[in-house]
Amino acid sequence: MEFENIVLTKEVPIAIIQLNRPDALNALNHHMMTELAACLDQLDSDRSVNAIIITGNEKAFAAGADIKEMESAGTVEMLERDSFSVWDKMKRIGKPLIAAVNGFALGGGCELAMMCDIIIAGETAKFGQPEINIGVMPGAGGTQRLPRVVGKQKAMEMVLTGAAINAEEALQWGLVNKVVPAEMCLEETKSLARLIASKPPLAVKLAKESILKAFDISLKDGLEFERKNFCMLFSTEDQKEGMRAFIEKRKPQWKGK
Ligand code: DAK
Repeated sequence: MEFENIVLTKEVPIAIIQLNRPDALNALNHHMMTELAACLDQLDSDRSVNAIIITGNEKAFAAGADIKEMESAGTVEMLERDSFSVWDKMKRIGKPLIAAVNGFALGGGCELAMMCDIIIAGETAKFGQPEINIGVMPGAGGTQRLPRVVGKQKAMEMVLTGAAINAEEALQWGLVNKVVPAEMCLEETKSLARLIASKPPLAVKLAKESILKAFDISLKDGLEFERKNFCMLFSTEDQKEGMRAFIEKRKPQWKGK
């Protein structure tokens, strides 16, 4: 598949998607989001890929949804645009998603990073929800995912002031997993992606699914969900291989079956 606003690089068993509208600081227009969702969908069913990185460039991960594209829209148009379904598609990606963030991750850019399972930040990264400064509020998870990660008070501060935080603050607040020198950001993220990609894919998929469930359902239901996924893995060849390899003191060979 050919893309215009993103660049897909496969380094099997990982894949890297680079957002590529540098002149607009990777502002997320509808076309780019549609391409991103299609690309993720394609990679999710590609058995040669076990982990996916989303990144930008040295100046911006993404400076938000494209303001120029939204400016003249009315409520009905916003509701009728299929932008929300494009974002919804991303929630359904089963493979691990890792964001490598340098520069601005603002508005929809911050929300996109938060949709990823892990975020590695370069020292130059800036995270914020500045929608309040342009007369609106976050529309793709900023008022829901952010408080679950940084807590109510800090989410209130970010959303109500629109002020961005730097990489070090993002680390302290639990928004990112690790801060590294900007020029190392993609390489560090690739190492992490390769490590995760070396694990049994079905166990990774069900573990991701189970952790995400924790944000949607009660502890009681979540524990039940986890138990079922755990037991389900005992019907995979990888479970037999992993446990046998441990007992035989050798490295397991995963089949993803
Ligand atoms: N949209 C469109 N263009 C943008 C942009 C954006 N979000 N951010 C930057 N650009 C463009 C600039 O207009 C400029 O273009 P030209 O003038 O050269 O044509 C170019 O990128 C370079 O930007 P600056 O000249 O402004 O660069 P600076 O270094 O001076 O400033 C900045 C960098 C990041 C501080 C500044 O560009 C800025 O404040 N950008 C806007 C940040 C922002 O407000 N972001 C939130 C947007 S609202 C939804 C899902 C999500 C959302 C909505 C709906 N659905 C599912 C429906 C999310 C909403 C948002 O994110």
